[in-house]
Amino acid sequence: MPANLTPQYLEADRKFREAKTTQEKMKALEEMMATIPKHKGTEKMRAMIKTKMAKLKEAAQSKPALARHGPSFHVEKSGAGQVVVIGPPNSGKSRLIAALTGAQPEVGDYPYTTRSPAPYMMKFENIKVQLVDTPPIAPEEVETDLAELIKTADGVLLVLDLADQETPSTLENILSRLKEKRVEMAAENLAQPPEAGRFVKKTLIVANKCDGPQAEENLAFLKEYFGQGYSFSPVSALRGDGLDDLRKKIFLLLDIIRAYSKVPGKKADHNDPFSLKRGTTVIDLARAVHKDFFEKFKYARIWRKGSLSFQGQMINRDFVLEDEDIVELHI
Ligand SMILES: Nc1nc2c(ncn2[C@@H]2O[C@H](COP(=O)(O)OP(=O)(O)OP(=O)(O)O)[C@@H](O)[C@H]2O)c(=O)[nH]1
Ligand SMILES: [Mg+2]
Repeated sequence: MPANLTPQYLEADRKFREAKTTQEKMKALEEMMATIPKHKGTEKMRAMIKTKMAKLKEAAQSKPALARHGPSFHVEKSGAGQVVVIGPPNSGKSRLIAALTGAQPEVGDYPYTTRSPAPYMMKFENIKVQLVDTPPIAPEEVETDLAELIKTADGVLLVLDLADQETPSTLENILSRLKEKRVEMAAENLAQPPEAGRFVKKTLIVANKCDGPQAEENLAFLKEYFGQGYSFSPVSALRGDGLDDLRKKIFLLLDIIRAYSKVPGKKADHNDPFSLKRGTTVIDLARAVHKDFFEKFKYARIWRKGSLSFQGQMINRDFVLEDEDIVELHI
């Protein structure tokens, strides 16, 4: 059912997004509540506003101490790319990582199980991607250390809990908490790099626990409310639904290609690809293979899966490679 929101409501909603203090936020929420049309189509939105009001009150009354971590959140990158797995408490981040990697991070049916970041390797076809498990994002703020980890990552998985009715407001809160740390989530990389100090991170929103009774409805609401700009992937870390699809999406999130270097007269080794940024040219591959190939490069030959025109064709240094290209370098 369409929500048919009034201009007054939308204005109050804008005020809420722009509000800096708890008082301003509360005032805007009260206005939202007063101006939202009251019918079945806005039931969830009204529940969300109420939840936000309750959370603000709670936060104003008691500011719980945040879990403190070690001196640094820095995690050395390894594999074809680093993907940081973030989300609210108890959404299933660690369980999802366990399901994707076969490793055994600590999983608990209580919040704040994970205390510090830890790297795990996920196999995708012939490459490995590093997944970093992280402590949960508390409602009050995104810790600076976590924000720094996100800023340098190659991609982000934001894991949400479809069994939790409050997930839409949790998501909204996380997005604005991240913004306070100048981190923005986006489904795609920007065409131009963002201005200095602003970090736009390619993010996949993983809607976990799709095995629950309310999951489908909750996912539909999330998609409707947050609509464009974000991409949602429903999975169940518990049952395994959607995990193969998710592995592939994680690979695509990284914007990398795999290229194989081969020696004349021999076959390419498909177990040992070079993982390179999308947009990489032949000369970049030559550099990655060996500096001699880079310095003495003459030309290359290419074989491309499913292409009739690239089956041993000669190409020059500026030729842009695609995933799974086989290249024979000549010096
Ligand atoms: N039903 C269901 N339960 C799940 C799923 N994934 C995780 N859980 C359960 O949710 C609880 C939390 O899982 P964790 O993986 O520890 O969650 P987390 O996000 O790492 O939690 P923190 O480290 O505290 O932030 C555990 O009881 C899991 O078994 C799922 O897909 N379906
Ligand atoms: Mg955890």
